[in-house]
Amino acid sequence: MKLSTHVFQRISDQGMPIISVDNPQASLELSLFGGHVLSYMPKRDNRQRLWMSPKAVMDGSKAIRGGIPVCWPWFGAAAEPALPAHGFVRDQMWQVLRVDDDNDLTRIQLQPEFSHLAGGGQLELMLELLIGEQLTVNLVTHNRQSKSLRFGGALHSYFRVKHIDQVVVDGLSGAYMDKVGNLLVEETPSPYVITQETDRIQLNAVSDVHIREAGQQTAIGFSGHDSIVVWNPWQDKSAQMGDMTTDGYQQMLCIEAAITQGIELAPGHSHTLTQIIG
Ligand code: TA6
Repeated sequence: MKLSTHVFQRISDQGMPIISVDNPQASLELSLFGGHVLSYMPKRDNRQRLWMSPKAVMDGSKAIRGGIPVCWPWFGAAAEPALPAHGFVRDQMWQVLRVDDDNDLTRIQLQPEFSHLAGGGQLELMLELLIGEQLTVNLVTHNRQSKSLRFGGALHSYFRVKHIDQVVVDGLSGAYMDKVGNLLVEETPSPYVITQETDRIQLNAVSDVHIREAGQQTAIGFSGHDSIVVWNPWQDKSAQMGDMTTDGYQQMLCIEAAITQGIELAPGHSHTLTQIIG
């Protein structure tokens, strides 16, 4: 089904609605399950920016391992044990609100089926993708209630790398909280290389990071975040995860625009969490 000049919708072999964008600048695939970007490839170099696990479950029974999962309205473990980690929008159906094609840019806006918070509060959520020479992902939270509400989240992007051993991450600085080291606060290393299981909440919310490797680099821009999360499960954790291959960790690195400390949103106000992938 054609949604606009450059945008089509189809049903995958596993019965999930998939949106495909192919415009003069880039191509992208998006699953309506999770409002989840699956792939993004700018045409200037035809290099896939996002990593997708070969064992990702794509039938709607669980969140997809790879691409850009949307974590909202909390990051990480939930306050109540019965609730899922990383919120409840990455495993529900989303709907398309609007599609626009300009010559070089396609804009898609989506919303999840429901966005209630535990405790009865309701925030409205919208995901906007601007697909062109760069991919801009805007996650917009709006408080239509008469009281302030607190939320968190992340654009949990999985970047594709040639080999994790060759990667240097540039742009991070200051202190980080080490989730594999009892949440101890450590100083950001320089050079920033990944040599073991890494799960860090970088507390200095810088606005530009680069993933550098021989012959290529990926620029990542951020705004509206309070931290940047860096995650690689390494070999043992990968082997334990049903939707990752044992050596899957070698080709990926998560660098996430995150709200880990929480944001208090006043009534009538909006907040936009942005990640720009170049
Ligand atoms: O963002 C890093 C992280 O919170 C890790 O602690 C981690 O286990 C990961 O996300 C993946 O979480 P998931 O719920 O998708 O398995």
